Amino acid sequence: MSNTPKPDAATLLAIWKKATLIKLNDERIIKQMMAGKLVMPYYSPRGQEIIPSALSMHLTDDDYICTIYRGIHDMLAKGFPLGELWAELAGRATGTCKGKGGPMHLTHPAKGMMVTTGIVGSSMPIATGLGWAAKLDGKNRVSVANFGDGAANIGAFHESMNMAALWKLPVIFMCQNNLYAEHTSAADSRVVDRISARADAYGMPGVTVDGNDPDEVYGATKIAIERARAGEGPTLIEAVTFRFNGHLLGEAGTYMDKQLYAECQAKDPMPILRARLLTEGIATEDDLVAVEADINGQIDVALAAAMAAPFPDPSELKRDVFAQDLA
Ligand SMILES: Cc1ncc(C[n+]2csc(CCOP(=O)(O)OP(=O)(O)O)c2C)c(N)n1
Ligand SMILES: [Mg+2]
Repeated sequence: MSNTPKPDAATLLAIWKKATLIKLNDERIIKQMMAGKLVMPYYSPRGQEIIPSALSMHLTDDDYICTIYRGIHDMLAKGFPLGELWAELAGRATGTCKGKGGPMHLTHPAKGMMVTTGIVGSSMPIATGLGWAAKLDGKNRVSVANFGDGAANIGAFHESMNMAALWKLPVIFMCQNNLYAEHTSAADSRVVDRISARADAYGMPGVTVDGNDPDEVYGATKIAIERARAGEGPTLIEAVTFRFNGHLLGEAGTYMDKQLYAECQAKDPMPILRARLLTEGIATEDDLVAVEADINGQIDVALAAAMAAPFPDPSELKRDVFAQDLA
C-alpha cells in the first residue's frame, strides 16, 4: 500500500473527529440501554469506526450509501443528523422514519443514506440498483454497499458484483470483515483466506486493507471512488477489522477465540489514532479534549430532544405502508 494516496494532517484530524463521534455515540447508546432507558436490538459498530470515517472523506451528500443493521457508524460518517437518529432509535415521531422504522431501518435520503434492512446481503443489490440509477442520471454520483464478511457468502453478493462489473456501474463494494458472522468465525464459513480474491471472478479490482488503519482505508477508497466516477466500474474492498461488543449487545461472547479477542483489542484503532495525532503534532491534548466535549454536548442535545418527543400516534400505524398513502 506504500504508493497509495495518504490523508494529509487536516484530513486525518477530520477522520478522527468522525470516528470519535461514532465511538462516543456508541458509548451513549450502551449507557442508555444498560440504564433501561432505551430498549432495542443493538449491533454495536465499536471497533469499526475508521472504515466509514476514512471512506466518507471522498463522498458528498449526493453519493449514495446502503448499510446493514450494524450501520450507525456508516450513517454518522455520511452525515446522518444526530437528532433524527436518536429520535428514531427511541421510536419517536420526530425520527427519520417517524419512529416506525427503529434501529434496523434507519434511512435519510437527504444525506444519501438510502435504506437499511436486517436482511443480510440486502445492501448489495440495492446499492447496485442505485449505481445503475446514478449512471442513468449522469450526476457522477457513486454508490457504496457496506456489508459484512458473512454477507460475502450470500448469493446477492455474487449477483450484484457480476451485474455491476458487466454494466461498469459506479459501485464500491465495502466488505467490513470483522472476523465473525453472528457466532461463526471465518474459518467455519469460508475456504479462501481473502474475500477480496473473489473480485477476480467478476473482472473488477479487489483489495484487502487493514480496516483499522486510516491511511490504508483512505487510499483504497480514494482509488476506488475515482475509478467509479471516471466510469471505469466497481471495486471490491475488504477492510479487516473487529467488533468489540460481539454480534448483539448483551451476548456473552463465549464463542470468540480469547487470544484473537486480546490481539484485536491491542489493535483498537481509536486510542491508536488519538495517540498518533498527538505524536505527529497534528493536535494537542487540549484540542482533542475540546472536540470530545463538543461531541458529547451534541449527543446530550439529541438525546434530550428525542426523549422529550412524542411517540407516533396509533392512527399512524398503517400510514407509509401502502403506496396509495404516499400521495
Ligand atoms: C438473509 C439472512 N440470513 C440470515 C440472517 C441472520 N443473521 C443476522 S446477522 C447475521 C450475520 C451476518 O454477519 P456479517 O455479514 O459478517 O455482518 P456483521 O454482523 O458481522 O457485521 C446473520 C446470519 C439474516 N438476518 N438475513
Ligand atoms: Mg462479520
